[in-house]
Amino acid sequence: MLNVVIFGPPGSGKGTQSENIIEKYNLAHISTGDLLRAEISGHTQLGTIAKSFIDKGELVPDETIIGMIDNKIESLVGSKGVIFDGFPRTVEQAKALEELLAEYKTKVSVMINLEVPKDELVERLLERGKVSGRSDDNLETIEKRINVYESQTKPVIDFYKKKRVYKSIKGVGSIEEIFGSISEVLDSVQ
Ligand code: B4P
Repeated sequence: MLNVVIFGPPGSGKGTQSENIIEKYNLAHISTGDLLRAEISGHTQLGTIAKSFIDKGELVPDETIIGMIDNKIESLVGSKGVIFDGFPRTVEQAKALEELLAEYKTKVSVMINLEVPKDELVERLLERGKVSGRSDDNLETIEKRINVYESQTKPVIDFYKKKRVYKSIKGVGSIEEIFGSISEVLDSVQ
């Protein structure tokens, strides 16, 4: 299986590039952000918990996220591979993913880190906020999300560096240019 973790700060283009990757490489897609937003719009218990964290720009607790992935992963076994978008976001989540994949005798093939400067992130998310209706796309929450990324999510980079599956890509430029760099990486690990 080709298992890809697409990684980067909020607004770095994880969701945008995932769509391109799925189409070209025919992979299954797990976006924890999308799963959480679906729970919120379905007014489920999980959605109520998730909303209280997302609205503040905080991470949803690891146990909630890991349980959600655990429920989903079984249905993906047998696919060509999976793109993990927005997950893992903590070292604890990265360890849990490793254990879950090991149960199916597979592992993360590559982790792609989209590098984008803070100013550009803020600009993109404010722009998206004008049309997305997302409660977390406002300046105060965006600043909080970027700080949470720096303190809680960035350490995941070292986890994958140690596993020797880490690749960094410049996430600035046109969507097509960035996807070109991602394709080079994916073609080299296939
Ligand atoms: P996510 O839904 O994962 O949101 P994100 O980080 O904001 O988005 P992404 O990087 O995918 O940006 P996109 O491509 O859309 O998470 C939302 C929240 O859910 C988190 O803050 C957290 O609270 C919670 N959550 C999710 N997963 C979790 C987990 N594992 N653990 C705990 N909590 C979790 O791009 C953004 C904008 O930029 C778009 O408008 C796009 O059009 C634009 N853009 C993209 N590429 C561009 C380019 N090259 N040039 C110009 N603009 C570009």
